[in-house]
Amino acid sequence: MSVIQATTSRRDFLRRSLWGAAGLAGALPQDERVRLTPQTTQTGGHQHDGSTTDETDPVRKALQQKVTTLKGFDPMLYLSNFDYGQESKLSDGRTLREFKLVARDVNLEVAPGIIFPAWTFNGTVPGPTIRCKEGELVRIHFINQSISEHTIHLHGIHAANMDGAEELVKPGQTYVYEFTAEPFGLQFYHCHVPPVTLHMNRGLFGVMIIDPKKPRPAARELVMVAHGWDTNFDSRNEIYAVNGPANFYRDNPIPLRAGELVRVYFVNALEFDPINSLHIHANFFHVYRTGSKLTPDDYTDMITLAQAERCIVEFTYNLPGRYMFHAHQNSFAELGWMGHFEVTG
Ligand SMILES: [Cu+2]
Repeated sequence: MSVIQATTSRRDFLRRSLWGAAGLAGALPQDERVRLTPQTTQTGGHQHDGSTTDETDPVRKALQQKVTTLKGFDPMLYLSNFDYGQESKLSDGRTLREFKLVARDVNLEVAPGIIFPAWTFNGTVPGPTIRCKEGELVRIHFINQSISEHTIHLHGIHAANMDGAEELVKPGQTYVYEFTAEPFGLQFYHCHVPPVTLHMNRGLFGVMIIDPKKPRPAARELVMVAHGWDTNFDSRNEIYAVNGPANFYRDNPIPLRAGELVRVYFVNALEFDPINSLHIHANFFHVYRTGSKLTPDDYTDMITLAQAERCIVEFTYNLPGRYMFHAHQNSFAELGWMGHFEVTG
C-alpha cells in the first residue's frame, strides 16, 4: 500500500498532518509495520525536536495516516476510565483503597504501523487512572513482571520509603506502597529508576486523582496526558501524543454535549522537551493548578506546563460543531499532539 506520493510537498505534508488525514490511506498492513528497537536509526536532517525533514522516514509517513484502531490502545475508553480499586473499611472507620499495578513489557502501535517496545503499568500507556478521596488510606500492590528494575514514584505527601525513588523493585519482585491520600488534586505517578527519561519514554507513567472531601460540581470528566515517543532512542521526541498514540483524537473526535460542564485532568508527562501546553479553540477555560484548590487560578485558552506539571481545566461549549485542541508548540501539534471535540446539541 502506498502511503504518500514521493512528490508530496512539505507544505502539503504539514497541512495534512495538522488538519487531518481524511482521505488518506488507512493503517498499514502487518508486513509494512516498522518494529522499533533501540538500534533503529533515521536518515535525513534532524530538527531541534528530534523530528526529521526526510519525508521517506517511516515515522513521518505514519503521522500522515488516518488513525483508526491501534494495537494496544483504546484512547476513547481511557478518557473516563477511573480505577477506584478495592474498597474496605479499617477499624478506625477510615476507607482503605487497594490497587494493583503490574509492570509489563508490551509492543504498542504508537502511530499507524509503528510498533514501539513499551514498558507499561497494566499493559497500557498511560497506566490506569487511580482515583481515591482525600484522607483515605491507599495501598498499591506493585508487581514487576518487566525485564528491568522499576518503581512507582507518586507525587503527593507520604513517607520516604513510599516515594519510589530509592527502593528499586527488581524483575519478579513486589513492593507495597501505602499512604494517606493528600493533598486533594491531580497527582502523577511514574517510574523513578535512572535514567528516568528512558523509563518514562518507555511508557511508565499514569494519573492519580485525589478527590476533595467536598466533591467538585458534576461534570463530564476527561483525563488527558500529553507525552512523547522517542522512537529511535536518541533522547529527542519523534512523536508527540495525548493518551498514547499520535493523532488519535484528531481522527476520532471526543464527543461532547453543548452546554455541559467539561472537566479535563491535564498532565504533562513529556520528556526531553522542557515544556508542553494545552490550547482549546473558540473557547476559554478556568484553570486550577495541580487541582489543589477549589477556586480557579486563571481564565484563559492556553496553559503552559513544565515537565510533570498538571492542572484541571473546566469549560463549556455552547455551540455545536467541531473544535480543535492541541499543544500550542505547533511543531508538537504537527507531530501528533492534535485533537478535536465534536460538540452536538
Ligand atoms: Cu522503570
